[in-house]
Amino acid sequence: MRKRIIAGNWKMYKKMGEAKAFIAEVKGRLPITAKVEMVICPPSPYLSELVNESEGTSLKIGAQTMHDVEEGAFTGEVSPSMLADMNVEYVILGHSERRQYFNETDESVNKKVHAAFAHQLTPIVCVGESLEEREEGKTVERVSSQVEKAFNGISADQAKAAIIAYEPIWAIGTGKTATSEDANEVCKEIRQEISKLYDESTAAAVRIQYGGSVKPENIAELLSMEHIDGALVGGASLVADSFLKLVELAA
Ligand code: G2H
Repeated sequence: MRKRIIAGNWKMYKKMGEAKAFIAEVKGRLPITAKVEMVICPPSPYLSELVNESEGTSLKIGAQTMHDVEEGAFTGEVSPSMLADMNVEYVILGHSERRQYFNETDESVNKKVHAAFAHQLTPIVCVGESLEEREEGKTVERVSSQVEKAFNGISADQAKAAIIAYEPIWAIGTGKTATSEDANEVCKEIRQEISKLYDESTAAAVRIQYGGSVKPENIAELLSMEHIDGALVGGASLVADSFLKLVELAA
C-alpha cells in the first residue's frame, strides 16, 4: 500500500508574513493520519523559516528546485547541501516551468536527482507532455523518455523512495484537468516504465502524483484511480482552507 502524498507548490507567490501565517493556521488543523504525507514547497527565501515554523508537526517542507553541485560560482542558485543543512526534506525537480523558462533538460534533471539522493532529499520528479505532443499521440513516448533519462544511474532502492509527478503541461494553471482516466492511464505507463527500468517491486513502490489544476472539487476522483498516489498542487495550495481540504480528502 503506497502512502499518499499531497504537495503544495507555491511557485513564486506569497510574502514571508503570508507564508508564516499559512503555516500557523494549517499546523493546528492537520488531519492526524498515517495515510498521507503533507508537504509545502515555498519560494526558497522562506524555506528555513518554514522548516522552523512547522517543526514537530506532520507538515514537511520542500524546495521548488536546486542546483546539482555542492557550491560554486553559480549566482542565484541554491545547492543540495544548503537544503539539507536547513532540514528541507523534499525537492521538486524538472517542473515544466523550470524546463520551459530556465533551460532545465532531462540531463540536468538527472544530475539533480542524483544530487538529491546524495543529500537525503526526496526528489519529486516532474514529467509531462505538451498539448502538441498529446495531440500528436506522443504522450507516452515523451513521458517514458523523461522518466528513463531522469532515473539514469539511480538505484532501485533510490527509485523506490522517489516521487514522480505527472503534470500534463496543458493542464497547468489553466483550469483544465486531464480526466482522471487519462491521468491514470499515463501514470500506469510511468509505472510500467519504472518496471522496465528496474523491476515490478520498484514499480509497485514508487509513488506517482498527478498535477495540473488539482483542487478540492476534483481530487477525490483523481485519487480513486489505481495509479495516482497523490497530487502536486499549485494554485489550490495557496489558501490554507483549500490545502487542508485536499489533505483531508486524501486521508
Ligand atoms: C502544476 C501545478 C503545481 P496548478 O504546475 O505543480 O499547478 O495546480 O496551479 O495547475
